[in-house]
Amino acid sequence: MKKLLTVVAAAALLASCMQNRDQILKVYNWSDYIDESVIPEFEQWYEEQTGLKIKVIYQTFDVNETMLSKIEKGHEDFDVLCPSDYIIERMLQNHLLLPIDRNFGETPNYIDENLSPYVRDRFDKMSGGKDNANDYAVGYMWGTTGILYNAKYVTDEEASTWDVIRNPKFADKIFIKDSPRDVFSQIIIYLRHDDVLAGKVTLDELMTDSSDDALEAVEAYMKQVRPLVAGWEADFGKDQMTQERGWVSLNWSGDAVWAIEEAEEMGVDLRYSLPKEGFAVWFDGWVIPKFAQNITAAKYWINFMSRPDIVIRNVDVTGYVSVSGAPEVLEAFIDEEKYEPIDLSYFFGPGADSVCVNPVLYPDKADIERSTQEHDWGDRTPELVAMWSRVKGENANGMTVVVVAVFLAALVAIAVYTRVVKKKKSRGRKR
Ligand code: N2P
Repeated sequence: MKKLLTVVAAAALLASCMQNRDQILKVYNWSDYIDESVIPEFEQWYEEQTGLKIKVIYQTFDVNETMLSKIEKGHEDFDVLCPSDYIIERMLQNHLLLPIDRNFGETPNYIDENLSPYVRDRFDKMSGGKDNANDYAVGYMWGTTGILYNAKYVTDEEASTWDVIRNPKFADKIFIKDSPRDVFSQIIIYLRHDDVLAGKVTLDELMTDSSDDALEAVEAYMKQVRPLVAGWEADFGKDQMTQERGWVSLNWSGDAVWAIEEAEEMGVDLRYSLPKEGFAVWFDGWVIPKFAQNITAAKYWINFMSRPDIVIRNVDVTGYVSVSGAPEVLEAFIDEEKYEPIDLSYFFGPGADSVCVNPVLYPDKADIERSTQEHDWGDRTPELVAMWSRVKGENANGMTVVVVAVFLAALVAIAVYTRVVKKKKSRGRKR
């Protein structure tokens, strides 16, 4: 799918050279994060609503930090991006975002009509300096970080703690999301669990603790995990799990929903747990960076992505859950035969306190109560990135040393052999 998107993006880029910039919308989103058929539909809808033609150039990223550096350092002219919460905070603090105007003329404003109060409140709590994140970002998807596991090999009890990733029983069957911030948050929650229980620190306080002590503790822990890890993944982990190459995966809820559904068809029993120690909830939102060149099309894109029928299609295809609190969205995901009732009143309002919805997609209120939210670390971010590369890098270095040593030994052997053969030949000629 990525290859196809790259070809489509390249073709669109070529076509764009022949078009005015105001007929182009450059979107930069996470990979596997949209029902691609909505893209041409947006182009058609935009023309119907505004009378203007538009061609979408759609590019994807796997890691927040890669996307950020293209904007922060490269000043690339994307019109609309989809960063995660802590990156939205950083972009706001660094004045990299434009406010999102909600004036759509005759077109309905789907953004404010449908946004769940829960998400509005979480965006209110983001620290964007003097600015409120709700004015500069519109939520797209949100979710949890948890443990996806194969019930044939891993018990529910084993998967009920983050420490399952350090269990030697699962050596070489463990996949970890290659997202330093998300891994850090869950592991510090695990490591400080006793302190949280004793009331010495709260989960929220842990999310802003970027001290050397915290970083060192997580680094030491992850270095114990590293020998057991089969892969650090941005989005291939879900396939590894459905094919049973992985048994345990520290992963996002959307990848888990996707994998569980795929696995079901193959008779594989995958499950998802939100560990008892607590976990971080994350939010990704659409923003318009200050280097954008088509602000009008960008705000219509965001509005279109908030339209309930488009929301339902994107959720269906990606497995991720939308920020939309629209009643028709809830309706679309109720399945009384398959799921037990859960309490989603915090998200959809008081009428939704007992609804039969997939709890991996929408966490039950009781789970949300032991969740927290990540925040930007400002100047301390490079320390986190450096820690993460030490955690992953030494593994690769060990392997690299072996590969290079074997390669060099082979070169020396070939050189010695060639010399011996040459000498023999020249001796033969002399005689
Ligand atoms: C899906 C990306 C999900 C982003 N490939 C989670 N923040």
